[in-house]
Amino acid sequence: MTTLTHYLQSQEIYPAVSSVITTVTDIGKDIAALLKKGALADILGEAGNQNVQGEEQKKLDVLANDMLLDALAQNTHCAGVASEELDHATPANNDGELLVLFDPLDGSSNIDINMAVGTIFSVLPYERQGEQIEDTDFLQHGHKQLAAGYLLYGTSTMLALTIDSDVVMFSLDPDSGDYVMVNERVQIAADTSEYAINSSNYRYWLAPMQQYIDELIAGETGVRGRDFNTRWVAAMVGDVHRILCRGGLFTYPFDTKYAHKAGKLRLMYEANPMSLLIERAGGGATDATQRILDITPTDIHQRVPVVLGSKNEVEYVKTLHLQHQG
Ligand code: AFP
Repeated sequence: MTTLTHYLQSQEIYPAVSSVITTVTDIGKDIAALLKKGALADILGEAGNQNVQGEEQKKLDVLANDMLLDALAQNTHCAGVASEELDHATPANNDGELLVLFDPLDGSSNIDINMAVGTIFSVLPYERQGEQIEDTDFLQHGHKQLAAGYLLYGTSTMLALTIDSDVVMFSLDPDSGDYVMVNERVQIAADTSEYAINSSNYRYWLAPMQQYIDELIAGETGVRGRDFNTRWVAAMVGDVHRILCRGGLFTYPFDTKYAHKAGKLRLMYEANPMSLLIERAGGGATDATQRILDITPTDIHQRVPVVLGSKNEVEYVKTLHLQHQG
């Protein structure tokens, strides 16, 4: 039985990266415990304020954010933190070698209905060691990430993590408190018959995405020649976890619903970490045409359209979009 501690010790892992992963995953245990209490701990419902995204913050959004922030501030390897819940990056230890980004509680609209939520995290190098961090220090390409992963607080608490080349999966043993390895090298099948999209936005999608979904719905009666199934967790962590477990395609595409938003998902602490996991597991991750990990960031909260999962499906979506571009 390999635990996360053994795994981190056994790999040729940069000790600072190993340390911040331990900090984040230890707090993950505390968040999981809070979620287990749920309504009994007076932690559900709205916090009564909005985040930088203009979204109503849940009490647990704020709690999870503060728990991660406080713990990382004590980790000397962490120079600073960027979070979905904070307007700007927060300095930690100026001599730290690493930057940590996270969505503390992804899928928080699921909290009050006892559905899956998660924590998404990303680790970047800090290039100006010794100086106080600024937002611009975080604006690095996704392919620069030193580590990425998520914690999924579902029927069990699971951790998916990539540091070097592989994606490793662990399950939290509630008896021992250890994260126990359950898959040492996650791989995604190149083809799938399962997709995840919020279809209520159909009229806002671009024509190629409408065509793609129309073909999936037509199933064996259409050009794809086989039927497809759909799933939608409404928490990216849950949809990505399903894809890492059994393949599939997830997309929150470009839509014209809100002029100032390219899509709903955030590049730096949702799309980039999830794209690194998916690519390392043999899948693809684009904004419909370009590789997400190659996107040049311009703001720590910028949004990006996302198409990720089984490689051949992601490639087909790209083909349709390029055909429409003529
Ligand atoms: P919340 O954290 O506000 O619940 O949003 C979750 C999320 O960012 C992502 O995790 C989901 O895939 C997506 O939004 C769900 O969006 P819809 O609510 O529009 O389906």
